Amino acid sequence: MGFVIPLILYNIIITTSIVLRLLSSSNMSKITDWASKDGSFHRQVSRFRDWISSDPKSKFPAEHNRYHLYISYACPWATRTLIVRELKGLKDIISVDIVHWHIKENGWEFRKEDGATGDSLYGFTYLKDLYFKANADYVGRYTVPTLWDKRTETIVSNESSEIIRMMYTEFDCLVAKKYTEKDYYPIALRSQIDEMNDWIYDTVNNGVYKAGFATMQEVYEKEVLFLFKSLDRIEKILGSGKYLLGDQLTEADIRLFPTIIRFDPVYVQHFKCNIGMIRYNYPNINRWMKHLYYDIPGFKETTNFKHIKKHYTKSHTQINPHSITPVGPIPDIEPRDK
Ligand SMILES: N[C@@H](CCC(=O)N[C@@H](CS)C(=O)NCC(=O)O)C(=O)O
Repeated sequence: MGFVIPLILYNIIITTSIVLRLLSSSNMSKITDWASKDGSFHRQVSRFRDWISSDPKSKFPAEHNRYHLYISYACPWATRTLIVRELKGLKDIISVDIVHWHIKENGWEFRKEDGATGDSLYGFTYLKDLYFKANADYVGRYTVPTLWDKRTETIVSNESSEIIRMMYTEFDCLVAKKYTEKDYYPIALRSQIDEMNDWIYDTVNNGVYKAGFATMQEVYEKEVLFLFKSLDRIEKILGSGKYLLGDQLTEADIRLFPTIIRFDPVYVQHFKCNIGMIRYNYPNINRWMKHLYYDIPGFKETTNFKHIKKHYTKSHTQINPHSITPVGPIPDIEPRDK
């Protein structure tokens, strides 16, 4: 009998250590851990890459009330798709649900509070439930925007840069002429838009994340310097034209706006992108941003500063462990004619 108690103790110790190991390894792959071991942030390549088409015989034909967008007001990539949905008159054609601003261990959550809508299609609790409904074996992150097909009950696309391009033209047979006339990706400017998208995506749209999620000093410094070099370049470009490519609003502006509108309220302090502020150091970018926000329907309507500020500051606890949301800057964006 003398060996029974040591044996029980031994078993308890072994079991506890296994549980602790499991807990710590699941901790390491938490959904809210964003940087890799090299201290850099690498954005996942989107997995669902189908296309809606104007061709009625295609796999995903453009139809009234067939597609549904799941978005977050906090997310700059999702906001692009909301902006284009407004600009192209698709509000009555593509329905929308808005996730709650707080991302936790299970990813984006559906909650009917604070301006979030809940999941109006299935009443799911998490965005990930949709990913598994679309593909029970799905492995990857559960990201917004998610473009859902109500007919075949699957995800068409979770890549914002492609969703906005589908919206430019594929639904044209269903909207009024004033919307079909709007071309945000005109053939004559395509190569210039693509070229601009490349460096702006890398150093600005994704650049703020690469600076903010860096877990090594030298990685952060490298990224933040690239970012401000690009902002200086954009400032110069907007000094000689109303928009990034002259006097026509294009995709390049649409893709830049969600990053710039978040810059002073969030990226300056939360992502340490604080070499300058848009309102004090970049007068041309500031004027351009205010023009889009105040003068062009679709930009202000899709900007929700409450979701933006709360999401970043309360979800990224590795950056802001106490989840305190800074009060300033006040106001979130300057008045139109300051
Ligand atoms: N490539 C995607 C990126 C989307 C993306 O990263 N969305 C973020 C929010 S800003 C997300 O949903 N993250 C949740 C996660 O990674 O768990 C796109 O542009 O559509």
